Amino acid sequence: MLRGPERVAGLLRELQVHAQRDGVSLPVTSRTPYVNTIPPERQPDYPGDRDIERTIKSIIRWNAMAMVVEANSKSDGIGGHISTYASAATLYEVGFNHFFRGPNHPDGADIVYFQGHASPGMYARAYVEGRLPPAKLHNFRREMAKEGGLSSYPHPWLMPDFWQYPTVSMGLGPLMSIYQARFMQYLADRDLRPDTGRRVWAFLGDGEFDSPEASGAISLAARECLDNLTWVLNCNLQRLDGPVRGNGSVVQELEGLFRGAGWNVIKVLWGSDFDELFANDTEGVLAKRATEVVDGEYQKYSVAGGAYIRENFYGVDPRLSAMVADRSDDELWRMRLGGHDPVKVYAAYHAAVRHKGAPTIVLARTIKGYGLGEAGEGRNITHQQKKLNLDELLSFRDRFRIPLSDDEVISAPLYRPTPDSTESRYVAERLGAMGGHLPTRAPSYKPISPPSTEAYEEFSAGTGAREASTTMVFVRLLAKLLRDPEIGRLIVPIVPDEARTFGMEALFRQVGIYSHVGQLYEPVDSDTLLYYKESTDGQILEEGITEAGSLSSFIAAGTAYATHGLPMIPFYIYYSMFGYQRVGDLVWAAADSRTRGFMIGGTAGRTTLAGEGLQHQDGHSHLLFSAVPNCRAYDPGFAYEVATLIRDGIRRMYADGEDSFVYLTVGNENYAHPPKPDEPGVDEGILRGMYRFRRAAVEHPRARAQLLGSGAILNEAIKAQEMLAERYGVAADVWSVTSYTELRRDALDVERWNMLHPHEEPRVPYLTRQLSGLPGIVVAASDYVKTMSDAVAKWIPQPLISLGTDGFGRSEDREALRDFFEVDARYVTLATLYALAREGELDREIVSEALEDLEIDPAKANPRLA
Ligand SMILES: Cc1ncc(C[n+]2csc(CCOP(=O)(O)OP(=O)(O)O)c2C)c(N)n1
Ligand SMILES: [Mg+2]
Repeated sequence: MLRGPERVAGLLRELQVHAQRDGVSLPVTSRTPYVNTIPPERQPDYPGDRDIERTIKSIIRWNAMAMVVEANSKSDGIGGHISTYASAATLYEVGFNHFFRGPNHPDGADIVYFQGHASPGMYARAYVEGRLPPAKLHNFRREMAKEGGLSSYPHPWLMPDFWQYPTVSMGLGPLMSIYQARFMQYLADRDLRPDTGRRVWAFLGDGEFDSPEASGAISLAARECLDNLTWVLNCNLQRLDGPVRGNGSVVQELEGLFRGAGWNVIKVLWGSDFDELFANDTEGVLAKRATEVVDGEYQKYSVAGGAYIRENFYGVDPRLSAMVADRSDDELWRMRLGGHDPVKVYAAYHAAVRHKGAPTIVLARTIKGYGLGEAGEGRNITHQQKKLNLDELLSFRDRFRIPLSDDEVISAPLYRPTPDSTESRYVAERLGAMGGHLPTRAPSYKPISPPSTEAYEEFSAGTGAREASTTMVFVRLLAKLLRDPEIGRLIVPIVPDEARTFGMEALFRQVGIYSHVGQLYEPVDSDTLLYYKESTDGQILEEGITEAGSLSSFIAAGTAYATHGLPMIPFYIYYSMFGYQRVGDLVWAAADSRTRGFMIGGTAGRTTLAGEGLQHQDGHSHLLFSAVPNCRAYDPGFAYEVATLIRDGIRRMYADGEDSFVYLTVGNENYAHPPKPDEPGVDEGILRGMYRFRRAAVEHPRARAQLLGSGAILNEAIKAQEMLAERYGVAADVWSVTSYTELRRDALDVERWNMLHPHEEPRVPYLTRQLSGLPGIVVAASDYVKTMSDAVAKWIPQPLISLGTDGFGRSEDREALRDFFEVDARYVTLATLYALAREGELDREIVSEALEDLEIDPAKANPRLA
């Protein structure tokens, strides 16, 4: 029979059942009193040497402060943060010394998401570890310095050997860490990487929880039983401007939220200095008082001094006053909070890593700017504090007993104990025991050998008379790649509840939908061939309706080459409109993280997605992706283009190891796909952004033109070529432009090179080379905003007219939409005739005639703002 606390809990649970049956409505109990979750008698012994650890921590505190002060004295306004790390130092140090497994640990490294604004503390530790030279710290926030500098925040793009994941955009760290922990479980369930007890840690701010992204996936973490995930929430009760919940309690609010979601919540509120008081609190008055005080008041206690605390906190009840009668005001003020007490923090982590079946959040009470004293401790200005005057530096030195003389302190120098000091030896010993330095980013994986070209061959032949959409082509290719003996198992298809939209249901059966628990029910469609198959080794990540979560999975899978030693190949397919514009900040984080993989924007094109209207029809995701430096964005129109782009992407990213990713739009319009033109340079053209698809065939033309078409609108350009030839005697070549972004990048690079090499033979952009010497004018038409083609206008030798889909979408069929947005074959024809007339190559009359012929009403609404 159970005894003690377990028995009490069991009895209460039984009582609850009885009470509910008899109609007694019980109060909601997701919040517990404002006391520590772990009582002193359950605390394990502290395994480290606390004195040495405290000295090391003080030195790290000093250096973290000094590097920010130095940076701002050299360059006023360069920024940086002192107070975030000051409040979190103990939370990190206990982790580094006793919990985080480093890259050389026999069971593999933990993944730690460091709070972005605490980065000076991480650099300071790396310096004390002897890993970063002083020159780097002197150049904090000066990345262009000759000796190299340090990034403001965690940025793997800028420090690829150091940082693993960017966190500084608040809310993204927590979200990404959940999907990372889930992805680790996925790899283990699919037998790709055994579960060796590696963990994901995320260090977060309490203000960060104002972001919906921060708490948006917590129910998933509980549902998926992610006991490999630990969140450490630094509850210093402050954000940038002031208190997080001045009139409430952020700890209590979050406890309720997380317990309700099924998390294990550990509150670390009071340090050991309070143990005796709580032990004597037999009537619960202290617990009650602690629970009723609001955060704004708690914040005041950290600055107002012991007399204020005695009067305002304890003074409300004579029994409380009596409890602290024998403590001086100074003692009352100095009593440490839980998050500053290594014993309490250790106990919390110790419990967290042993908790089974659910993730844990540690809610640790701290003081923002701890140790800054008058310079900012607990004050509303503290977040922005970047400079300390001499008195403040001296008192910081005294408080943390840094062995620097008064004279030395003036310049806030870095301080590192000598290599043979007790501290350095202790640091080295702990590093050895824990498996080395963190953070460390050290990709190590076996590059793949790309699938043979056979897999792609059928797409070069075209579809004959059979009609298909580029989405169908993509899905067919994906199904083939999934069967590839070498790379098939590395592929991670990710969908946010749109698989049927994209015709991917056959994959449900082929590779299964991943579920940690398998399938505990008989699916309603089990008698059909393509039933909804969930399984433990399922390959598809069916994320449900969360583009942010899906992108977080994309990042976890697309960085597995660096964090899990596996070159996983994510294909994330989604509604293109709900991509960048929904979760652009995560796309940026993916790029920074050096994520590799394919983002497939489905149902793409403002006029190609019929019926769905204004919020669904995407005509600008290419514009948005064009600003992501390491993303190659393509708008293919034909099957062989899709195949070439995917083949090349796999080779670049997974065989050659390029840190880039691909954005590909695919549409749902069905049409026949032609065979790949049998001309040299087509593959190169597809990849570089354009190639000639079909030359004009008009004898004795009246004029000549070049038509550029992209994606689904390529077919309109082809139809226009015929119209121009048959009705107007104009000979137009048709070019497929797969990527204006790539054409522009090439041209910009060439222009830059020419500017920097004035004495060398000037280079010519690829685009210019393709079109130079050709007669006539250029008309460019795509299903995206006109900016796409306008952005390359200056490198096109001929006059250019851009047709595109600027404006709000409409619920209509494709024909009406293309008429409305003026991108159909009629408009391509009209624009060509107009441009030729403008250049004096045709008579202006022909334009008026065409308007009539093509039934275009000059008074029609302007789609740009209709
Ligand atoms: C999405 C986003 N918005 C705004 C900021 C600017 N910002 C940086 S830190 C900060 C306050 C952080 O408060 P909290 O999360 O409580 O962290 P701590 O108190 O530990 O510094 C803000 C608003 C940001 N980094 N990201
Ligand atoms: Mg805070």
